Amino acid sequence: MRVLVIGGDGYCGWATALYLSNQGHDVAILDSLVRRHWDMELCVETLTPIAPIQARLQRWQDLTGKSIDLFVGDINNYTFLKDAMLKFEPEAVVHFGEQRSAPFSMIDREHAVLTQVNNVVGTLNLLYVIREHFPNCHLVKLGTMGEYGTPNIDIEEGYITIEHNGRKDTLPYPKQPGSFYHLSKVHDSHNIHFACKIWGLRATDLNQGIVYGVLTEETGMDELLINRLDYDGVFGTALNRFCIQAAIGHPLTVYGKGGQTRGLLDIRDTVRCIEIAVNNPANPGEFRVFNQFTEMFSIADLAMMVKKAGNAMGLSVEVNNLENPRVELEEHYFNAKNTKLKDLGLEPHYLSDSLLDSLLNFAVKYKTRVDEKQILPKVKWNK
Ligand code: NAD
Ligand code: USQ
Repeated sequence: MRVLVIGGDGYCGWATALYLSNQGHDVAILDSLVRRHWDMELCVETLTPIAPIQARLQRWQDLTGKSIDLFVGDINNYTFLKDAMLKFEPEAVVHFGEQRSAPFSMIDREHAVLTQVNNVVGTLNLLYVIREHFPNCHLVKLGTMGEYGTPNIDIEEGYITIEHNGRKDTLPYPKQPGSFYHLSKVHDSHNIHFACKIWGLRATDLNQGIVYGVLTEETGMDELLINRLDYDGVFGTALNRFCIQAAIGHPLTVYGKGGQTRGLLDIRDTVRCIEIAVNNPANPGEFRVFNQFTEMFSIADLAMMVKKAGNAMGLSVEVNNLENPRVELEEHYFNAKNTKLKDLGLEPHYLSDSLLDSLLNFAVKYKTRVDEKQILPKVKWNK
């Protein structure tokens, strides 16, 4: 299939583009490279030295004989997006190309506006190009589990059946997101749902949990294909951050008691989930929602697992309960469904000692690149 990967220079997008290419799909990457620019603005660098996108793609072709087309530009520029899509003629578009950090979106008004304009307008442009030129193209859009928030009832996959005053309906599951970033995903979901309903487009919204790990079969083939691994207080995410902190002897930064529970998945399952969605398109007019995670953990449990794995490797690992910079409950009920991707064939890589071991070793290998000043959280939700 001809698959356009928007955001293909990023963490999930790069691994996915190579994986789909390796599976025999005809892949193109579209990316504005703005994430590299945001890193520079924040004075942060990913743990791993990532090569320029052109060098990465050249290496992929040299190693495998497979070529991946590249379109460098911003999806907020409608003409650029339309021209790129007319040139590539995708049958499926996988859309990772958004500002994805909750802390970044909470820095100040400018960053909140940038996040919502970048994400919501970019997705809206994409919906219009699909409607005008590729009405049969399947949109596979990355959403987030954080769209649901932490309700005191089970979380369904996108929809919930409610009985009210003697009548019954199946409705979009209520959304209570926890940052302006997570809100941008909710706005996207509403726009995509509406476009499917009125124009008959086909879309799959993948409400992904927190991704961990760095190696996939493809990105591990060569140093030039290495994936990014963020550890800083803005773009770094819980488990990846904890492994890098353990590697350099920094106390693990658990916010509050660590009673927040989240769905998580290995990056090797991210790429497989996308493949499953691409190979099994939604029907015309259907707005399909899958919850894309494999296991649920509290943040305190993740920290304890990293401490145990670190200790087993001879690292001394402390856990530090910091004042929570976010506005979140200390503890909450969390039970989310995740059967739809498994029903379509996902066989999860569950979090194991060997994965933690390999991630810790990876972090130790690159630890001299860590800037310790970038670890503690600086963005507060209610300052
Ligand atoms: P990332 O920042 O590593 O990659 C995003 C890529 O999109 C970057 O290369 C960036 O340059 C590009 N991009 C951003 N805005 C763009 C625009 N307007 N036009 C063109 N390109 C643009 O992020 P990631 O971690 O790979 O996340 C990818 C997607 O998956 C995001 O939508 C994110 O919300 C979602 N997601 C990520 C995680 C996670 O743990 N990393 C979890 C759940 C959902
Ligand atoms: N947390 C800590 N210590 C840290 C970092 C985070 O205790 O050092 C806590 C946070 O307070 C929060 C939880 O861990 O309760 C998750 O935070 P995170 O930064 O790992 O993840 P989050 O901000 O939710 O965002 C990440 C990605 C985002 C994606 C989301 C999936 O950056 O793109 O949408 O995970 S989910 O969390 O399921 O919504």
